[in-house]
Amino acid sequence: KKLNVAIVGATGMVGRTFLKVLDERNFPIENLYCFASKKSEGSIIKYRGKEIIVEELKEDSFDRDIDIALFSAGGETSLKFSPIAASKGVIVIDNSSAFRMDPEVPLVVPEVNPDDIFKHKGIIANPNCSTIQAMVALKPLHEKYGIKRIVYSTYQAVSGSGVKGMKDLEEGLKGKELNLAYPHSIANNCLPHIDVFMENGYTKEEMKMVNETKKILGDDSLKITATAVRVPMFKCHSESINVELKKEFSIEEIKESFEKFDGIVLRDDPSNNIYPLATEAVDTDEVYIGRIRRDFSVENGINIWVVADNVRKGAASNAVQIAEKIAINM
Ligand code: 11C
Repeated sequence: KKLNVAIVGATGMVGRTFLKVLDERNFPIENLYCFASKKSEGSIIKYRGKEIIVEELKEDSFDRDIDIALFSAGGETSLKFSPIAASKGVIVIDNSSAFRMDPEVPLVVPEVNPDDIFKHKGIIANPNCSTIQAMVALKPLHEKYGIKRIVYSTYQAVSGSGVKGMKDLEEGLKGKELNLAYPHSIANNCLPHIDVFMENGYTKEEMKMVNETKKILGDDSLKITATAVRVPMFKCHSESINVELKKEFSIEEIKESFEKFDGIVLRDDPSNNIYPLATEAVDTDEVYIGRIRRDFSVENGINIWVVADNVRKGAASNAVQIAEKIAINM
């Protein structure tokens, strides 16, 4: 069945990527509606040869036949408009952090916890980008060996901060410090600071990784710590993930599990200089895993390097993949 789809935040970086991914993945669309803030009202978005006029998002925007709305217009817009849309029978897939930890709202990575999609009460949350790629990597390990503890260290691209982050790096590389998104120059720097600092000394990004991981893997007993770092890269987040497993494993077995898992591309042949690279992951929907090696400092420890396109798998594509699962059942 073809569906009526709305994009909220259609002119933003993730919004535009929603459109690209819907087109590429041939999502069954009957009517497409694009919403944004007043300043983008009237602008034109092209989709499959059709011109769609961007409408200002208003309380009555969902008073029409819309099946699914993909939201990426910031937390405040989601907090206000997602419940309105849901009350009118629209299934909302929300890319903001507004509802992620709400126990009534499923938080979904389709390769990891697809069944949670159908527990929704109108809103489904798309996880944070750095969490999504980690979940795809960790699910096969958790399933087979049980995870005891995780140490995340991230190397995150500036596209995670939207257009402002991209401009900061672009201009910074030319010697002009704009600091639109960051308090320091991102050119020639690594900033151990993503989102705001919290009372416990961690950043909000780090705590998102901790809390969202527990919810998606459905295991509150997991011990997790994280350091999230912004690096001077335009696209793709890279992550070093150190994991302590409950059971014994062999590296060969783990490589096989990764190879078999939907959405993972194994790139692990160090003798030929093969490992995950942003230049390969960019503009794709897969999660690339390599540098798989034993952590000899603990029992049953393993280190992996995980790369994915943060705007695609980390945001737009994950949301569209959730929508695809809903579409099949409509
Ligand atoms: C970043 N992870 O790279 C952030 C962007 O909660 O959806 C996404 C923030 C979020 O800066």
